[in-house]
Amino acid sequence: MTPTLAQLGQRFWMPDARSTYAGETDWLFYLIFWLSAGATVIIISLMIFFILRYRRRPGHVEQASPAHSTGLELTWSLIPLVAFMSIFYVGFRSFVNIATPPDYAYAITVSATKWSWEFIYPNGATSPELHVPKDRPIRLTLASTDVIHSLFVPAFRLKKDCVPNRFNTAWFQATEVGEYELYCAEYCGTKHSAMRSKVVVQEPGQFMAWLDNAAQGTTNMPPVEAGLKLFSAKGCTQCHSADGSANTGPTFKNLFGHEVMLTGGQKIVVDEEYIRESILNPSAKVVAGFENVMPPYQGRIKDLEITAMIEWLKSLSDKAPKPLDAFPAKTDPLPPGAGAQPGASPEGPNGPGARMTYPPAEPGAERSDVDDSPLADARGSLTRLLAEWGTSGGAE
Ligand code: HEC
Ligand SMILES: [Cu+2]
Repeated sequence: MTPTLAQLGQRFWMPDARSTYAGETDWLFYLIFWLSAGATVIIISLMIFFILRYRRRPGHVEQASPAHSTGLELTWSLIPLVAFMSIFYVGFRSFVNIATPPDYAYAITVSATKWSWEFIYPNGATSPELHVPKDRPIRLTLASTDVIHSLFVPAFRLKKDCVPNRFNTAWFQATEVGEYELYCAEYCGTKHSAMRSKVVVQEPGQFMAWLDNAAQGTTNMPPVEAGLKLFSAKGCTQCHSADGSANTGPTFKNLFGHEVMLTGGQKIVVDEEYIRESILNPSAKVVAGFENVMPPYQGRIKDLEITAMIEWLKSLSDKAPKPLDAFPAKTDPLPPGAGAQPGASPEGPNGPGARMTYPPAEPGAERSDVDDSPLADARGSLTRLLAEWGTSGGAE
């Protein structure tokens, strides 16, 4: 797995450069590297030479040291001055370039959470991997929902911190189709080393197709399948297993319908509401024997996605009712044009904008997700986007 030094060849320090500014960064790195290496060799060899040449020994007559040499002093001042000014010139030019995204760059938001990445696209699509079109500048707005993380893509020579309560900006333009490593470069707790993902650089056409599909989310899949997909897409795999094996969090196998012990000794039978609460606000009920480290998903997961997770959890348990074959709205199709009713959407009850009606909303809960505005008539991605924002409370 680990390549040998010879295989690495050119790539001893870094993988092959795959962004527009990576070449310049490398060039400057090697300039500084070779200047330093050269200076080290010259200084150490002169030192060794002088130590031998002028060492005290019988018969050797001490000479007086020269007090001053204008020529020599100018030489050792001017040569480093030129070297340092060139480093400054190249470095400053690159710095300005890297710090200023082009106006027409495509904007993607990065949300870092212990210990996963979420990339959010202008059309509302989200993905745990960063998909980008080739040869197009991409502007990243980086944020963190908990502690400081750092987005690092070695092949692009791109590294930028994700800091809670502020936004950072970075940009890059990928030059070649392929998959590149992406990881967190700021120690952020137990699973820091597992906080990795990848950048998928695609031809623009392929990227658009991917984006359209990603915007559909999981709403057009059967719930159990959607739940399985969300299990990894939402980063739950970092801490939970589906096969009974132990991890930072309890396994999902045989969870639904079984009894769990909470810290404090209280026992509770796992049902829909308990799972919903465990996802949105994990610290409300902490399972005995586990630490309260699960990040709250409030505002980062839609009701429909929670339903999908619940149905999938049912499919993993021997004590659960049979999971639904379809999202509940599908079993009760509304006549076309019933857009004003709760639960309906302009794209039909099963459309991407379909409303969550299950598990039932708490009585008196504000139905902010009922979209009866004039925009409800508009078709396509705008509707979808607004609808998705509606159900997630617009917290993103
Ligand atoms: C950083 C680690 C981490 C991540 C990521 C995480 N969890 Fe958890 N989860 C835990 C831990 C630890 C517990 C047990 C302590 C507690 O109840 O808060 C837990 C508890 C739960 C429980 C209650 C389990 C039980 O046995 O009663 C559910 C349900 C759950 N998580 C679902 C999820 C889902 C769904 C996701 C992804 C959307 C997720 N978790 C992501 C760490 C995590
Ligand atoms: Cu991190």
